Amino acid sequence: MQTVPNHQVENLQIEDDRTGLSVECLKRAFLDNLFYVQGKFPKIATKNDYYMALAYTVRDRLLQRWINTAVIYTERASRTVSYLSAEFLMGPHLGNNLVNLGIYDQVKQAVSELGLDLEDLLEQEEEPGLGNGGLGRLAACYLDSMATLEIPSLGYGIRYEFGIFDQDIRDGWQVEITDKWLHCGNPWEIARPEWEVYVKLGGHTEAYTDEHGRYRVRWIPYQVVKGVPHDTPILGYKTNTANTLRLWTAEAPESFDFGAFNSGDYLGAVQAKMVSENLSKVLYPNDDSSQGKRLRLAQQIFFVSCSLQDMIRIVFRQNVPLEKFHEKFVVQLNDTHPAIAVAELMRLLIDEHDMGWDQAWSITQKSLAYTNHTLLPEALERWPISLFRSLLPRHLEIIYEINYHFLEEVKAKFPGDSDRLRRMSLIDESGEKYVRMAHLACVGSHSINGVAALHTKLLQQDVLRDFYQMYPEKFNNKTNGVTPRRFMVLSNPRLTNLISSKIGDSWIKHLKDLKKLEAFVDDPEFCHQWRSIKSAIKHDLVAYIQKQNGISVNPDSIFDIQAKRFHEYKRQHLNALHIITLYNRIKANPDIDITPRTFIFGGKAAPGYYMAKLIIKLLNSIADVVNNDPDVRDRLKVVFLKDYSVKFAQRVYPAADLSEQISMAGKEASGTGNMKFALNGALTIGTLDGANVEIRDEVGAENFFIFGLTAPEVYALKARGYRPLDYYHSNRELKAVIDRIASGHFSHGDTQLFKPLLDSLLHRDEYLLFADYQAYIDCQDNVSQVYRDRDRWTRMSILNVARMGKFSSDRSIRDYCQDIWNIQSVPIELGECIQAKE
Ligand code: 8GP
Repeated sequence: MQTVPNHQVENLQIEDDRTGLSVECLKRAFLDNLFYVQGKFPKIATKNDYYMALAYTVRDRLLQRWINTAVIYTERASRTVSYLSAEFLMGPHLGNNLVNLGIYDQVKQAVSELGLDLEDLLEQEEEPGLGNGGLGRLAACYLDSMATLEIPSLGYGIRYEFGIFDQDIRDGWQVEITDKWLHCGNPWEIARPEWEVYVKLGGHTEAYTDEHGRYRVRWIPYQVVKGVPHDTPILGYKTNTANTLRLWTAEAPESFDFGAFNSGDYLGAVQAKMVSENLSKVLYPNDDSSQGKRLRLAQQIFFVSCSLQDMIRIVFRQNVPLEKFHEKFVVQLNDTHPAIAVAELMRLLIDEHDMGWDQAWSITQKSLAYTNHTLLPEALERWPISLFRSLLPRHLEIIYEINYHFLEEVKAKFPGDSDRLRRMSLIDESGEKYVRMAHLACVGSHSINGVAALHTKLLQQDVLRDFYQMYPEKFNNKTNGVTPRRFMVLSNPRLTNLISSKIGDSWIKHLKDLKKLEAFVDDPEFCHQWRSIKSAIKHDLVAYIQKQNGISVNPDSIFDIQAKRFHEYKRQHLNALHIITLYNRIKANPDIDITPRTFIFGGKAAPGYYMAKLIIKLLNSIADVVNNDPDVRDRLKVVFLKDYSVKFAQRVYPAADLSEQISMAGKEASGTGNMKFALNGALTIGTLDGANVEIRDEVGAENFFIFGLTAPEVYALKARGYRPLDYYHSNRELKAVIDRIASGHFSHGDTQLFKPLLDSLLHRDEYLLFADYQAYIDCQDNVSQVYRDRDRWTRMSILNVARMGKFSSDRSIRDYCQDIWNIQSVPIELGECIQAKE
């Protein structure tokens, strides 16, 4: 669509009712939106109407920044980061925008003067759960940091109609319920149908000779799908920058086939529409596993092709020659889900824009960079060749050609090493043939990074070893980080205020400034305040648990929390073994002196992951018994909080005393929950895995509860031949725990229910729970001891927070900017032409 220059419109002055920040103005704007957008007046308005009216009021105040940002980026053709991710787990927008705009207090007052409660309205927002866990939430933290650091960036992904399922618990089992986040409308997005693009799928290719006599390939697709962008503004913290999250919905090019309808084929008339729309219908609810599904590959090419075509449109629009694509854009691939970008960018440049192979390849490699997020072999994506050929015939040809050139390079560097060629090929030919997406990403990118120091080292030594030997210069580490805006300022205002009252608020943008808190660690008054705040937050969670689960919890007990996706490698069941150990001690000696604990769990299991679901059932079954056993006398409580989400996480992190980060060493790439808990003053019990290693280095070993085998010890034990039964037979407490479960004590006498889990532990124990059991129990006993010395615990908590500066996502983004992206910040001034009248 053409844009129409219009000088009258350019001189438009926006009315201050849409930008003014006084309480009076906010109230007027709120009522105006209620009336004109929601079409309601207070007497008949629902809570959702009020939420929407407020959301529009806030969005109006964002738009000036958003438009200015776009104007300046366009005028200067600024170098831009494209962050390609199949997942963005944004969390609710309203509260975050209030914080970043710096108008939280005014808005709170304005709505309260209208007889409404801001917290209540914030609660109303359905969060866009467009991600599974760590990888999706990391993408969201990075968007926040890029905007805050004034880095021009675009997040590109899929606007799933149904995000991650809602979790209910029935009879202790997880039940999945469709997430209808768009049900009440989404006030934060603006559809941009004028920038729609088309994506081809299926069909076949044909060779032809063009008018210059060159060999060319034409792709005749079986199906074409339309992608329509929906834009959401991403505001930086107290800056004028508002970047864009651009999510694609799939539509049929023609939503209705009149030909079919007229010939009486009523179903056929809408069929194409249904088939196309399926592409952005639902998020795959898998975390750390890859399933070879045609629809998933179709989703990947869909959003990648839409995004790359959009970037090419922007390049042309800004009069940048296509040969300089890599100077305008750097494209970060968030894991391998967008790795098809390697072949798609080549295809666009060669087939659609007439570029030669060598130049296209040079641009592709210079533009793309790849982040790996997992060491689990089952999560490394590969696609059966037959599926790939039927959906992406042209891409397969391109991949074969890339592979040919690549293997020639390998041969030149490692002559005579045919086994290396087999291992490194983009095509796995050991049985059924597959395309290896991680290999494609490595070959097509100029940078390959892991997400914590240990993870990067293990990639180099193990998973991507051959690639490290081939291209050592491409490898680098970028330890993850989290945004302190959402995970402190918004979610923990009490601690935020206490900290700022002592050291000012510079830490919100420069997290290292938290270091200044160390000066107060011996100040009894400060320590007292610190403790009272934690206690008040715990009281709030107690009330929430009472309401949600009907369980009464002792607020003075240790709040011992494990909140994350359910997976065997994360070992929620090791935590369960500890709970039963304490329970057995009480049963053996009801008067035993035990430090009271509340064990809190939250997290979802992939719907098809039976063992993870059985672990959820086990925890709920333990809760039923332990919470109701009179011998326990409230010393232990077990709580499973259902439907873990970003909103929920914000409530839980601030209340934790102890953060459980107990994965088997060598499996958790980084973890980011570990950072959020510690930032909120929890102490960590953890293995030397992922970013735990770096957190311990920062906060000091004396302020961290470390236990268990290290990654090299794990490999060595497995190489020697691990026999879990030996541990079972030689450890009295461990045996009693396993026997207690096996006896049906937690399953109303049913000895079969948990048998699959017990069999897996006794005979395989892939994640070495038995090997780490004693070390974990000893460490937990130490935790209980230390907690009794409340002054010591408080001191440790303060030191943890004071030393978390490294783990801001701002630091991660600065590292990406310097080492990979080569990009500078572009400060935004609120320009004249659309400056609001004050
Ligand atoms: C996660 C890692 O498991 C976690 O350690 C890390 O902190 C996080 O990524 C961010 O880097 N990985 C995934 O979420 C993941 O691999 N998900 C894909 C299967 C969807």
